[in-house]
Amino acid sequence: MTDASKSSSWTSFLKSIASYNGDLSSLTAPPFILSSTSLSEFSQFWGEHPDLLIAPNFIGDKESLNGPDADKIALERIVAVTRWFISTLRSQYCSRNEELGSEKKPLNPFLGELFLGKWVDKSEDQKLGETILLSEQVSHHPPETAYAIFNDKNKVQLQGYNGIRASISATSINVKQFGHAILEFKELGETFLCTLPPLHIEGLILASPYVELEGRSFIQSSSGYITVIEYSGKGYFSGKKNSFKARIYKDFAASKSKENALYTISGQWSGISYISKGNSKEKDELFYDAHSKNPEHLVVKPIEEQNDLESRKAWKSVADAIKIGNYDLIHKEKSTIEIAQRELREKESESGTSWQTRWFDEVDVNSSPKNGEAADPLVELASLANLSRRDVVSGTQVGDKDDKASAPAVHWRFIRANWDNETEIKV
Ligand code: 0T9
Repeated sequence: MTDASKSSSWTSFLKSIASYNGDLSSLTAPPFILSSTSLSEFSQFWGEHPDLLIAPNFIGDKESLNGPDADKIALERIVAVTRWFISTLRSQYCSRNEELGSEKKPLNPFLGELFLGKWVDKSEDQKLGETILLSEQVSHHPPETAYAIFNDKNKVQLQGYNGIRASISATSINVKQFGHAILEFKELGETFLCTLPPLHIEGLILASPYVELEGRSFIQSSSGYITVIEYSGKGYFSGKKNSFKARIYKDFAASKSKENALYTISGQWSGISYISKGNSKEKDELFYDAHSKNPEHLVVKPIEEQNDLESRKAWKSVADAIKIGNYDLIHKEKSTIEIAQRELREKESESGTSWQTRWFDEVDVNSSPKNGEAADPLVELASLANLSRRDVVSGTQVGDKDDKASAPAVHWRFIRANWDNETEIKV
């Protein structure tokens, strides 16, 4: 046992987990497990390999999907999108472990909290161009973070949002994700929908928590091709942690039988994976090596230049208190933020107004598009993959038990014009 796991603060924390009420942010965790980073920053993990994110844009062109090689090119593109998706997982789910020694409890973002920055193009030929991240806390209770990552030079845009629902078992915290990501290659006219996998947190008893992915996630292309990714940890198909198997199919109907797989990719998403043709068990060719390629970190402007709504500025005093492990100070600084938030909400309810989100809006994808506007991409992509359009557990199939009829088909969407008209906040 580690020293930390024997500490009374950890055992009382484990007890508080046992009487969990559905809100993870309400758990009072000992200082050593607190992270000084807000959950609103996690959106950056989608973009730490800008080259892989943009790569599909360089496979064929707009005309390719009408030409004789249409199938081949669309297949190559979904392989590239799958490689980018797999490349995001190490940052998303292992970076706290690698940098801080274990998963840590992130700061719970306040409503309207912003986090933004950019990835600069370090390549010689400058074909990539600059990629920008905008992240906004669009709901506090339940916590929901919306984000957009865009590269204007290549007309590539990723947008999405995340929420979680957690439950507790004897030895782990089980988390289902809400939301999805939509990746648009506007130059190519091709769009992809990515769903978010369930996960659980292991290592709680030993006071060194870490994330393991489970279940499945999907990548559906507007070309019809679909990738089905299955996740498992120690003791499943490879016996190794962070394992996955991804199969790429012609379309959703073909995905009913594994025999129909055009490619099979398997290995560890935090390590090495291989790709082979068909539903083969051979490890023909290297697909991705997470350790051969370091994540590219977002460039965020110094705190002195940040707006009060920007995450690192708003949380600075709390983050400083966490760094010195001063529990009373952490509590005091957190309370200051909470009280200010409560007062804001009270003022809003007195004046009959409500908080206005800044760069994102809720869109009912079932309502018919306004004049001249295209339907939301989710409509076509979800139906291609037989996925629910509702705001339910990510990856829920139509008619599943999680496909709650009462859930509206309302999703957070990036309003690009709001960013173009932004005057106060600069990247
Ligand atoms: C979206 C991601 C998400 C957020 C985190 C469950 C979790 C909050 C949500 C799902 C990102 O794209 C991907 C990665 C990690 C997820 C977090 C892991 C985690 O432990 C926290 C929860 C809220 C806790 O902090 C639980 C208590 C803590 C003691 C465990 C260390």
